[in-house]
Amino acid sequence: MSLLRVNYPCKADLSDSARYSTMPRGRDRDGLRPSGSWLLAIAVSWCTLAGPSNAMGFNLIIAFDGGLTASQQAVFTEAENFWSSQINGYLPGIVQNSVVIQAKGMNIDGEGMIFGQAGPTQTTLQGGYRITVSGRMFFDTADLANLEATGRFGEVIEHEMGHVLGLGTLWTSNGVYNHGTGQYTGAKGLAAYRTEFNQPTATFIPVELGGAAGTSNAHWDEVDKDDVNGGNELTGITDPLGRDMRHELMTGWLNSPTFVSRMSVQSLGDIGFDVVPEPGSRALLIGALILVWGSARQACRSLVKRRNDQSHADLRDSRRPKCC
Ligand SMILES: [Ca+2]
Ligand SMILES: [Ca+2]
Ligand SMILES: [Ca+2]
Ligand SMILES: [Ca+2]
Ligand SMILES: [Zn+2]
Repeated sequence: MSLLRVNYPCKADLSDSARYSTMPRGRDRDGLRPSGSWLLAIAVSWCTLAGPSNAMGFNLIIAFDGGLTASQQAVFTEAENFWSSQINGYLPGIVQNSVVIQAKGMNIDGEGMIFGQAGPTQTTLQGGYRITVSGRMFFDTADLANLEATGRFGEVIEHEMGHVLGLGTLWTSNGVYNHGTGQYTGAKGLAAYRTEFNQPTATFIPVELGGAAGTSNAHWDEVDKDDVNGGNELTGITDPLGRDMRHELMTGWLNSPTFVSRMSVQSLGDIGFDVVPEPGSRALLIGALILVWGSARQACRSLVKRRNDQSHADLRDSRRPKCC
């Protein structure tokens, strides 16, 4: 069982950089990533575009278990709706179609210190992927009001739900990260990182190695307080809207306002999910398909022309191949 602890090291950090902390799972790699040619990739992606590759879809279910007000429950539902909007289902070979998250407010250790515990509580190995079956998100009632008052509750819930789905918690068991390396190598997440953050030659996504156990090895990297420069400054790695990586939702410290990168969403595709395609890759894919179709059509016409050139009689009998 993996529990995630949300630590706010001191009250002052609430205004700027609350720290997310998750307990690492440390499982061995237990699945092999499928690989294939570029054409096969196009075919698979086209199937994805044509419809969810898993007809069973995906249902994120929040099971409220007390201790949360109606407005707090509504925030969970918002986060549920967000992640659900990014996930079509699971990759082929996975028959799972839901994740159940037990959510509750409870007394943990009073105001400050530990904010809550979140993470997968049950996982299963399907189709070569380690995926979450159920998880939990428990929060300290002593801290909930403060979280709400500072307007951070929604971001914290969204962040923790990402962990329950496997972001940072199931990387190692899915073979996309080796503990201590600081290098995430999942192909889909990495591809998104290269384009979204203008890192075309990157061979990995930097993973956080600073912070306490649980913060390190479980979040995207940012310049943190443990850095020699004093930390807490911008990374200089920005998306097309100029948003710095420091503000990405799945980094180890909370810096409002946060944003969810395509990188985070696409990286779910490295750990078993069928996610909504990137707008950029979709356009590229359609372009590639038009190119392939155009070439096939041209070849077809050449074939017909060759046949027609053979004799006038053939012209009457020749039938255009279906591909034209
Ligand atoms: Ca749902
Ligand atoms: Ca507490
Ligand atoms: Ca760092
Ligand atoms: Ca951050
Ligand atoms: Zn976290």
